[in-house]
Order: sequence, then C-alpha cells, then structure tokens
Amino acid sequence: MQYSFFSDLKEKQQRVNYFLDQKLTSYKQQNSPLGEAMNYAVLLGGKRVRPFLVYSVGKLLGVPLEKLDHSAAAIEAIHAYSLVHDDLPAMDDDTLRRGQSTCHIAFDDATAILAGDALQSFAFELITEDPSLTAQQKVAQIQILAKSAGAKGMCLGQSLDLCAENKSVTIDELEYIHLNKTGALIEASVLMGFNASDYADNLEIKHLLSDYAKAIGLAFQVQDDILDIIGSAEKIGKTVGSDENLNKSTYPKLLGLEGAKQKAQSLYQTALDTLDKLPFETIELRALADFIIHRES
Ligand code: GRG
Repeated sequence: MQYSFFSDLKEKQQRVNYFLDQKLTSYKQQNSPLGEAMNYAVLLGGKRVRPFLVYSVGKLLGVPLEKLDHSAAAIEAIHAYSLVHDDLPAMDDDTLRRGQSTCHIAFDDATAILAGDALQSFAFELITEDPSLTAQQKVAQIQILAKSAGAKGMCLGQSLDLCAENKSVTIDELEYIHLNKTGALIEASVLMGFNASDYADNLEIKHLLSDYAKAIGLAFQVQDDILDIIGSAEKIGKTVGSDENLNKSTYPKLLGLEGAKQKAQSLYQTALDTLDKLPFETIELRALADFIIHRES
C-alpha cells in the first residue's frame, strides 16, 4: 500500500491526543482553573510534529507504538508549555495561537504561567509512570527532556532570542539561537524514540538521527520565519508579522526571502542525505522533512 504522510500524521495526532486527554482528566477535576488551562494549552490544535518524530523514529527501530505514548505525550507537554510562556506579555505578547486565543487571554496571566509550569512537571511525571520502559530508559528519557528544555537547550535559545530583539545578529548567531530554541526539542523527540529502542547503545545511528534532527529543526525555523512574512494568519493560526513588529533578526531578513527559501531547501537535502546513510526504511522521516519545508501552518 502506498504511504500517505497526511493519513499517518493524522493517526499519530489522534493517538497522542487521546492519550493526553486521558492523562489530563484528573487535573481537570480539581477546583481550580489550572487543569482547564493545561488542557486548553495542550489539546486545542497543534500539528504534533514532535510526537510524530518520537513514534516514527521508535517504529523505524522496531519499538511498538504503545511503548512510545508516554514519551510522545511528554515532549508535546513541554512544547505546549513553551508556547504558553512564549505568548505571555513579558515575551512575545501574542493573542492568537493555533487559531484560538492564547492561554493568558483565555484565562489570565497568572493561570497561564502556572499552566506552563505544571505542564512541564506533567511531562516528567508521564515518563516516570511509563510501564513499558526500564528504570534505565526512564532516566535517559528524563535526561533528554531536561537537557533539551532547559538552560542548555530551549530556554537558552529563548533567552538569546529575546536578547537579539532590536539588534542585528550574524547568520551563525541566528543558527545557534534556533538550534537551541526550536532545534533542541526536535532533536529530543528523535532521541527519545531512539532511546526506547534496542539500538540505544549504537552511537553511529544516534549521530545520524541527531544530524537529521538538527537539519529539520533549523528548516522548521526557517519556514516559520518565511510564514511570518508570506503566511496567512488564518492558516498558521497566529498573528503574522510578529517578528517584524518585535524587530527580530530572521532568516528572510538576513538572507532575503529567496535566500531563506534556498536555505530551507538545502537543509531539507541535508536531512535526506543523512537518512540515506541509515540502514532502515525512512519513508516517514523523509515525508516529515518534506512537510516541514512546504507547510503553510
Ligand atoms: C518560553 C522557554 C520558552 C521557550 C519558547 C518554542 C518557543 C520557545 C517559542 C515559540 C516561538 C516560535 C514561533 C518558534 C518557532 C518554531 C516553533 C516552535 C513554532 C511552533 O511550533 P509548531 O509549529 O506549533 O510545531 P504547533 O501549534 O503545531 O504545535
């Protein structure tokens, strides 16, 4: 049967959404808006690119999908927290996300801050209660999540990005920001799928998967910058032109729109060339790379 990326993405979206919904139920039953805000931030849309990567990399290496649910949901919870905090008035100050009011608009600033905090704890809790991972695998998953989300990964990238507002940065500096801000969680998703497999000690496979992740992580950001200029708010579900409003350095600003498109294409090619070196069927990862540079939302 021919592979359809969009059916596969939809199946994986439904799978992780169902799992997250179940796991969040007990939080919604408390007498506080916190659980509702967590639920709102996680379950109102989103492409689920990071869970897709956890599932696809794990599957490629022979891991059953049931063994990947907790990890896929955990990385999505960290991602959702980062979006809630990124949208706050003290950061990007956005009112629209995934086509809906941002969490602090739908609730209030304090609840959104707490929902982000609690989603981060929730992610780690999910890993600890995964019945299919060994204790050693859980520690490794927790380490991947902690490193990629923290001050040597996403938070570092976010901090450097905030420092770069109203300043011009070089292309290398921009790359460093985005390898951390956007790339770290993408790489973590790939490594979590890898770590759940029997190949977890194979450094050659690990490095190839990391290189693939770095290429698509940057490509993801380049496309994000392009969409901020030529995308439609309706399709991307958030305000367009926000980079320009915040006077941020972006790939189109440094390379021109055509240059940014070429950069995305060259990162895509790097991702495919890296996959060619893996002795596995990588159709899902190839299709995801293609989706990343052609996406309109
Ligand atoms: C607040 C610590 C902290 C970090 C925020 C992720 C992030 C760091 C900021 C988001 C800003 C942004 C637009 C980054 C560009 C790439 C990106 C992560 C886009 C949003 O991710 P998608 O497109 O979102 O996967 P969906 O809604 O599909 O899940």
